Amino acid sequence: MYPRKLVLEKGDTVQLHFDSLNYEPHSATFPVDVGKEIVRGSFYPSCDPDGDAGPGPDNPPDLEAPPFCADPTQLELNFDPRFVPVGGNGTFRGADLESSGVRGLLSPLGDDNWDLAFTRTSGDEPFRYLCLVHPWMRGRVVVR
Ligand SMILES: [Cu+2]
Repeated sequence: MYPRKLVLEKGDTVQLHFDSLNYEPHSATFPVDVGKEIVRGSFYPSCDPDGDAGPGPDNPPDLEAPPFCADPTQLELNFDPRFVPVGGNGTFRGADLESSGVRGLLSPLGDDNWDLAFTRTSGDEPFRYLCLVHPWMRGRVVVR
C-alpha cells in the first residue's frame, strides 16, 4: 500500500504486487466501506454439530472464548464469501467491489500481480481501499 496516496489520471491502470509475501497474504480491496463490511462478516465462530454436509444449522458459540464450542470438533470459523476470491472485473468506478482477493505465496490465488483500471475521477474524496486480512492497512487513490 505504498505510496499511501497514489495520484493517477483517469484511464490509468495500476499493477499491485504481491510477490515476496511468503508467509503473510494481503488483499487490496476497494472501496473501503465494502471492505469493512466483508471484514465484519468474517472470522466469527459458530458450532456445527453435523458439519457442513449435514442438514442441521450452525449454532451460536457455546463459549465466549476459544475453543468456543463445548465439543471443539464442531467449531467453524465463518468468512464472508467475498473474502478470499477476486472480486469485480478489474475496473474501479467508485462504488462496486474490486478486490485482488487474498494473495501471497501460500494463498490459493498465489502471489501474481493484480491490475486495476480507474475510469472515473475521484472528485473531492480520494478512493480508499484496505487489506481484508489486516483491515488497518489502508491506502488512497486520487484520480484526476
Ligand atoms: Cu494485509
